[in-house]
Parts: sequence; structure tokens; C-alpha cells
Amino acid sequence: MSSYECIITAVHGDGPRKTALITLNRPKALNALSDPLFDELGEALLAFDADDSIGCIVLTGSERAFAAGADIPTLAQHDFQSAVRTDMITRNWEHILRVKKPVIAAVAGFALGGGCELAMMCDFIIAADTAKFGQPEVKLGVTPGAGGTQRLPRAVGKAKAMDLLLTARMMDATEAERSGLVSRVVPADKLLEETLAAAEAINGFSAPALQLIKELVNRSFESGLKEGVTSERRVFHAVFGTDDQREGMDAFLNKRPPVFKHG
Ligand code: CO8
Repeated sequence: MSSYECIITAVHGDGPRKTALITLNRPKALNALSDPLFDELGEALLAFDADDSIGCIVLTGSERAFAAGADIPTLAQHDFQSAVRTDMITRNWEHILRVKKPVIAAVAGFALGGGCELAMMCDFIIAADTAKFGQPEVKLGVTPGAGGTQRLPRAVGKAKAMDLLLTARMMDATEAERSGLVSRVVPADKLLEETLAAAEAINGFSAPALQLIKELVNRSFESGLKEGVTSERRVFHAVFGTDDQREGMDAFLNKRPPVFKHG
């Protein structure tokens, strides 16, 4: 149903708010992340973010690979001058950070280099028991370039991040869950089902509340505790101006399921 070449898009669910599923689709290159792929991904993400019928976005790959990194043949063509001149990667890699709706990564197989970095740009990661995470850029004589040295230590701590970044070893799903990189591990054949069920739960909640929670959690990585807690308190006060707050609390008090209007 999509007209893209490097990704496949679909919509799941039959409630009022549905889940957009974006599947990375360069199977011959283990979903290596190329500029055309990122152009398409950015376009699809921003279109789903603007679509009121979509509550949540799931980003996934294949059974074998979420993504095995940036496209190495393309990277190999660059030198320092061309990397700077073409604004390599920054041109189109970070559209995902502009998405206001929840984005879940469903990862099976390899999530390496830029693939691991892309998964870490999602709001949380659900991993299949086959998932393998790593930042093997050092094997290619380069450094990570899309957040690996910044988001990985924040997710798993300095010791494990240094271990992965400096030795280029891969971490399996169990270790990734134990160290906080992924929120849960599920059997590979249940990955999509479980992730879509998580998305479905999210779709039932108030869209403004979800957006504000996402903003506040992201802010916690950029601000001090005092500033973050102060912002949270003001946002908490502000949501008492929404219809969804009245609906959520009235539903609880009257022992009925809430029906949010997302406003
Ligand atoms: N780019 C392009 N093609 C790839 C990539 C890649 N990253 N990874 C795998 N492929 C291709 C292989 O070349 C191979 O193609 P072909 O069949 O035509 O030879 C096909 O996918 C299957 O791969 P393998 O035969 O190697 O499969 P294996 O199961 O033996 O190994 C691995 C799988 C371990 C994933 C192995 O392919 C591998 O090590 N791949 C490279 C992983 C890597 O180094 N990733 C980091 C890349 S650098 C990066 O991501 C930097 C991102 C920073 C932001 C961008 C900065 C510009």
C-alpha cells in the first residue's frame, strides 16, 4: 500500500486511533541506512505524525536485521571535504526526533551502528530474543556519527557503553534488557504482535497527555532535576485544562472505561 522503495508503510488497528507500521526494507543489504531510505523514512514519519487518525508509530526491520548500520558503500565514497560539504547524515537522519507521537522500535536481528542509533532515537525499544545491538564503527576506522557515543552511555551507563564502543562487540537481547537499552524482550515470532499490542494500549490514551509525557521524559535528559520537576509540575497543572482530564477522572469515578477526545 505504500509507494516507497526502501520502506513499507501500513496502518493497523480498528479503533478510532490506529498504529502506523513502518518497515525498513532493503533486505539484500540487511536494511543498511542510505540517504534515500532516510528521505523516505522522514517523509513517512512526519506524514503519520500529522495524521489525526494515527496514535502511535512502530518502526521495525526484518527477522534478520532491524538495520546493520549506515550504508557502508555510500560512506566509503566520502572524504572529509565531501562529508562536510554535503552535510553527511545531518541532512535527513533526525526527522524522527521531530515526531511528537510515541515511536516504538521493534527490533529483531542486527541493530548495529546507525541501526542501533536509530533504535535509540525511538521512544522505547521492544526486542526479539534474536536481537543483537552494537556500535562496531571502530572496526571501520571511524566513530559513531548519529548519537551512539551520546545516547548509549545515557541508556546503559559508561562502563557498558565504553565496552561496546571500544571493543565493537555485540550485545544480545538479554544483556540489552538487563542494561536498560530495551524495555522488554519477547520471542521473535511474537515481536510484531506484542509491539502492536503495546501501541494499541497507547492509542487508547489522551494524545495531549502522551505528547506531554514524551516531551517531559526527553527534557529530563537535557535539564537538571530541579528544572525538570518544575516543568513537570506546570505541565501537570496545565493538563487540568483539558477535556481528557475530566473524562479520565470521571470514568474512573463512575467505574467505566474512558473515551478520550484527544483535547
Ligand atoms: N552497509 C551496506 N551493506 C551491508 C551492511 C552495511 N552496513 N551490512 C551488511 N551489508 C550487506 C553485506 O555487504 C552483504 O551484502 P552481499 O550479500 O551483497 O555481500 C549482505 O548485507 C549480508 O551481509 P553479510 O554477508 O555480511 O551477513 P553476515 O550474516 O555474515 O554478517 C553482519 C552480518 C555482522 C551484520 C555484517 O554484515 C556486518 O558486520 N555488517 C556491517 C556492520 C557495521 O559495521 N555497521 C556499522 C556501519 S557504520 C555506521 O553505521 C555509522 C553510522 C553513523 C551515522 C552515519 C555516519 C555517516
